[in-house]
Amino acid sequence: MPIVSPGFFGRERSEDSGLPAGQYLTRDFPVLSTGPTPVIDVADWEFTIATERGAVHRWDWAGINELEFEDVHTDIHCVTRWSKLGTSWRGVSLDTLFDGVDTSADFALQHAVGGYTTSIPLSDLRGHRAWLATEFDGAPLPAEHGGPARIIVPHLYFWKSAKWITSISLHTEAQQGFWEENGYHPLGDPWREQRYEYDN
Ligand SMILES: Nc1nc2c(c(=O)[nH]1)N[C@H]1C(S)=C(S)[C@@H](COP(=O)(O)O)O[C@H]1N2
Ligand SMILES: [Mo]
Repeated sequence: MPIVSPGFFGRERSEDSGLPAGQYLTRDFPVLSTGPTPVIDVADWEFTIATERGAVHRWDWAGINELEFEDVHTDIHCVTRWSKLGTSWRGVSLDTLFDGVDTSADFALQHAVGGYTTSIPLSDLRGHRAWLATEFDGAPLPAEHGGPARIIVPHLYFWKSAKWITSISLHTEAQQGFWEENGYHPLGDPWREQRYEYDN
């Protein structure tokens, strides 16, 4: 029988309970990027929503900052198996940004500086479940975590949350982004362990 410290094991069990299957708890904040961290000046910053019919809704940094910001406290789950509990963000709900966007599309593709893309059903960007976040832990969002602004969709694996967001395009047909083209799941719900395209 292996010798283990019951106290250590007990502590680990209580912290890990409540995590989605296959996830472990981390206290630091790993950086997961497919390329280098871009340098983005808010003076040049722009975010657009482009509908399936070609209408383009555009915000610059001042325009975003005129909108209603919300504090978001949430757990996040990366498909590489780390989860971080109780993270604090501040951002604009995508419901606010989609207000006045006329669309009947079911699918969205997030686009970021550097070419990263990720696909997501439009309904998962709505219903007060997704934000354009500009602050983390009470400070401007650090560049390596997607600053000046990223999308957060905390109810899905974190690859569905594009850092350095530039636009969201809307589509009537399903799209594939960077990881989805490489075999990852179209939805990516951590509570259903939807890691790869044929899961669930
Ligand atoms: N633009 C961009 N967004 C991205 C990524 C990326 O490589 N580029 N990686 C994704 C992945 S796999 C994860 S887990 C999270 C990581 O966010 P973090 O680096 O702030 O932890 O960002 C997601 N968004
Ligand atoms: Mo990830």
